[in-house]
Amino acid sequence: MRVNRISRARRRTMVGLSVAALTVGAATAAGPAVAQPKAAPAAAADCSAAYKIEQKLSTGTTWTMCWHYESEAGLVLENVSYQPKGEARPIRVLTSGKLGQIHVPYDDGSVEYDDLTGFGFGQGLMNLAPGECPGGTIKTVKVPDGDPANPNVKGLCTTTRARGHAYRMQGDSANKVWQQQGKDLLVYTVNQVGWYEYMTEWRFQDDGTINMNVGATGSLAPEDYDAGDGRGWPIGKGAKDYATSHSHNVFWRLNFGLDGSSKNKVEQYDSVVSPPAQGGAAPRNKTTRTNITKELAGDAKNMRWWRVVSTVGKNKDNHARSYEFVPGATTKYPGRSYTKHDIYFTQYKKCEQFASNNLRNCGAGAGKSVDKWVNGQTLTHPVAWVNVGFHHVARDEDQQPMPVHWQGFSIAPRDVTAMNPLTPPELADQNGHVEAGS
Ligand SMILES: [Cu+2]
Repeated sequence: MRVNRISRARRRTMVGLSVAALTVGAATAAGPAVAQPKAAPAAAADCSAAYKIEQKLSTGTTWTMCWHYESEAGLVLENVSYQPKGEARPIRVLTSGKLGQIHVPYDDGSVEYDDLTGFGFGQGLMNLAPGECPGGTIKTVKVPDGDPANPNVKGLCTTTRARGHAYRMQGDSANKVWQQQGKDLLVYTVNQVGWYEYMTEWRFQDDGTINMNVGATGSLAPEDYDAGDGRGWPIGKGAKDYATSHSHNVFWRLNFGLDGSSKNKVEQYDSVVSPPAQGGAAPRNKTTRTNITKELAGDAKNMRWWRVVSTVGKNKDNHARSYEFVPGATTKYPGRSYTKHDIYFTQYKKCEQFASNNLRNCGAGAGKSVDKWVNGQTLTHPVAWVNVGFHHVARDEDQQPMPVHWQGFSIAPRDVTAMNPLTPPELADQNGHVEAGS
């Protein structure tokens, strides 16, 4: 169990570090110690080659972005743009995207960690073995405030992966199968925090969808084994070693910049199903749109969804471009004010960087967590905070190593292109009402 011994020492170190970091954060309110996302997306369209990720997938779609690495948040992606075949220019999606916090409260109330701002997530960047980035490239990352003896970590993998069917169409009479195998660009890092190793994965599909996921692996923390309080699960022989249950509440912070503009609108959609009308054949469903014009703490609900809409760009069908949120499986943790909601839209403010235990000074009385920043401001430049929780009740299979457990969500294009971005040329005239034919 050598690995665990090293990790234990590391964890102790990090506890000390976190106190220091908090103090520094409070004292240097006027001048943040780490790089900030750029405020002007249109002007910051480019970056040097070392910090650029550009991938043309074999299906014709190109994703481009810049990356940098922050002391607390770790990997930050900026100026994320999507260019499917048939589009003359890259279409900006995000000004920046990064983790907004990993909050880990234990069921017994003994501890609660903010892994990003309180526990050295950024400094825990791990070197990747060549086999961990199959077919891809491992970039070297200079870790801010990292180990002075080893500041450079081969820690950022960019690669591609097959996704399976992107579509299939044959119909009744076609003598041809229209099918395409989808391809994704993957960008990921591994950060060690205590006994855990978190994978931060961004997956950019050739159909414009972006998937954000955090995978938890590594080891359960042995010092958290507690046989007595009834809040754990026995994971050794018999009923002696109980691993204390806990939650991993992961936040993502997405600063949208659709079509290169920060002026984006937010809409919420809700559907209400009612019984069949008299003499009707089936139940009816009515979907309504609510314009979210002020900051929002949103709760997921059956048949509810949100989208961010461009105010400057339309597709070739003259429909406003947008991206909609596609939730992933979540277990909402009601223990803290900031974990009580599934999504927050806040008006962009430079100092608002972390969903909890925010280290930046936003002024007197501004609060240190995202829920406090939802205070009625008009939304003209929305930042989305997505909270995805996992209640981790350990199981025998978690030893050893612990299998990766993924949690996350997606944003999917809605009317970004006028048709399926992967439509083959032969079907390009089938837009809108088409008669069923061969
Ligand atoms: Cu866990």
